[in-house]
Amino acid sequence: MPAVSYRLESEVAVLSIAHPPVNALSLPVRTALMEGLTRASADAAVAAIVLTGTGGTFSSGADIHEIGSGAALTSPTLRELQSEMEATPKPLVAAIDGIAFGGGLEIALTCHWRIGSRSARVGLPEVKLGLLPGAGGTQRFTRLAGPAAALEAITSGAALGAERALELGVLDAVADDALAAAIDFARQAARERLSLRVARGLDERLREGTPELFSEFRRRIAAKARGQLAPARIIDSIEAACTLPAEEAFRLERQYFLECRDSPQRRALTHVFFAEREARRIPGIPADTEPLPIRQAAVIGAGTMGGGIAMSFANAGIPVALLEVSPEALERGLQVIRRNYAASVNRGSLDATRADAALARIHGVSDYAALAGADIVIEAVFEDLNVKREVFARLDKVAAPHAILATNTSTLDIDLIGAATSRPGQVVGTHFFSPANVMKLLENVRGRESSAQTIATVMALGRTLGKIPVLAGNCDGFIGNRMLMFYGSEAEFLLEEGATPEQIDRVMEGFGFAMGPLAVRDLAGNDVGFLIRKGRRLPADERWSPILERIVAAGRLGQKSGKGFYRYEGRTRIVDPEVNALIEGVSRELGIRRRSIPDEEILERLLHPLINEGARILDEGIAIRASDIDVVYVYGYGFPAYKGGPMFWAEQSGLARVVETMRRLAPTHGARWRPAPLLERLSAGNLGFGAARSDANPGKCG
Ligand code: 3H9
Repeated sequence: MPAVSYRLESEVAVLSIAHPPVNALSLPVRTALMEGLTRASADAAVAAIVLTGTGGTFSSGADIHEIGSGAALTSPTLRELQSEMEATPKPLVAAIDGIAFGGGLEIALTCHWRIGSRSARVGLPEVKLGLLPGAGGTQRFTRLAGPAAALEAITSGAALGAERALELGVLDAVADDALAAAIDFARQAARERLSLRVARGLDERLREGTPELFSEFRRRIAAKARGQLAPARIIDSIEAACTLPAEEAFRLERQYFLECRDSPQRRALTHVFFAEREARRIPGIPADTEPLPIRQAAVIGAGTMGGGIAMSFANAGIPVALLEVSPEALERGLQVIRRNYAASVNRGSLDATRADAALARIHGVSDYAALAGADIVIEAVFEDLNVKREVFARLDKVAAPHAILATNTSTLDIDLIGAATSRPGQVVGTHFFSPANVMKLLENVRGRESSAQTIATVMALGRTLGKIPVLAGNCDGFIGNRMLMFYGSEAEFLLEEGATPEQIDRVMEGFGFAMGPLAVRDLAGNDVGFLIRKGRRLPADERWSPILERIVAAGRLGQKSGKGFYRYEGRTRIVDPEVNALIEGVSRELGIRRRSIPDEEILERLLHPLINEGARILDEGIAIRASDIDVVYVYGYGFPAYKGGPMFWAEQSGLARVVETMRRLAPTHGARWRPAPLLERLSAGNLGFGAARSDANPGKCG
């Protein structure tokens, strides 16, 4: 199969990219496009050219595997291809069916006109890979849609639907059959000798790029884009389009692209892109295992988690029964859901019709018998093993025989829960993150008995719900929370030794977390954190801090009580001398001489123990691969994606440093702080986590 097919339809040459799975613009595609273009330009029988893609995709953009390698620079490059397109005297029309992303859209923007199908989606998502659209995307998009729209679309990387793209002038028309419409229009353009619309030559909208527009936009995204290179360079590049001659602005875009391409942030984000996809592959579960179709779902428990999970199903178009035995509690839960949808409509993030449709898919029920029609039931009741086992025993009696029974536990033993049923093979963990209708991560947890189909189903379900699923094995805290225990404890040890809450939070927020660990504790509720801690039996030799207990005893439950590790005015945190006094009191009691702690030490002491535990998790097969742990932390715990996740970050900064920190901590902290044997092995051999890739089935606890 050629990478681009060529056919003539009465005077119109149709060049169709055919490069599965997503028509990425790899070298063979660029070569074949160049040949097709040259052939069509030279053939007197060709009056116009249409460029399109097969398989319901125009093109997903440059081949991400090639970026940063020689192949991307091998002729013909995208830019050479675009020069050829701009030089052709024949009308050139893009027919966009499905997606045109990144370099794919940049090629389309180089055509004289663009016609999209109704389901077309276009966008420049390069920022998500730490890049900017380096094939003229920042320049041509700005010339067509204006700088305000360009700033919004390119710094967010969001996809635009066909109607919105038409409104902005990125598409010239939308049709039921984009290809047929493009062929007709191309022929008409040739016949009527329409003047060719080259985006590079348009400058009318560039005047909208006032200095205020850019300064205001920089201010607006400062918090979100903090520490990141690509968004800053995208703005610079769009500003250049508005203020410099075209030639110079295109040159600058190229320069900024290369700067981003060669940055550690680009490498980290590319790692996350592939890690996310790799996480779907489960050794031992054949790729062709048929997931159970989920046509109806049910959720037990209408609290914050249960309500959010029900909304996730409803948003994905799946009807869901929401069970709460007490009618009052059910009504309270439904009320919160209604309020959440209303807030989304008010914010403009959801239109009222879709909100109503989603709401109509959620049916409140208070009788277990009403769960009989569900293909999957997700339990989201109080985090207590006995309560959950009772719920599962009861559920087992009413659920359809084929139904999967899932628990949203964040720490408890899936096998003990499964054993309360007659179908442990159909029992599995589906750990959602709060707010469940928003957070991207779905940490699925496999029990010893969970069947291949059960696992395949919850992995597929994650994608249906628009989430990023990762499979973990069964142990206390699974992947995410098990590692987090070390992070939380270490924050308190640092407080005892001389750090303050604001210093710790400042360091971690400076690293890229949206919130530092103590601000997060205040948000989640210190009483909740303390309850979880109390339920855990720590080894006798382990260092333990009384700080959290004292904070709770002082009535400082967090944001909900207006004070925790900080004092709150609304959501604004204010440093509270009372907290510092409380912490200093604990240091005195424990006989610890407080000292000034360097920021670097804070960073390493918080992250290295977390990574050390990650290495144990990997060694035990609880995580299939190190990159799965990265996905968990990026999408569930706010680890900055542009640092690639904890394991990637550790590898980049040197595993030996983690080992060193752990060797320093173990004597005072206890045996669990000893360096993980895997880390010691890898660091001694100067190896990365790739060498630890395990094909073990997760599910066995070490
Ligand atoms: C760019 O264009 C730079 C230019 O501005 C400048 C140059 C000078 N390349 O996600 P899926 C693979 S940067 C290579 O599971 P979906 C993907 O890894 C690029 N491979 O399917 C997966 O492989 P596998 C800007 C790619 O239907 C398979 O295709 N473009 C690429 O859920 C299926 O992908 C982007 O950032 C690629 N460009 O979603 C678009 N894209 O099966 C990134 C995908 O082995 N891609 N693959 O795991 C996407 O957003 C989604 O993949 C897409 C399909 C929406 C296309």
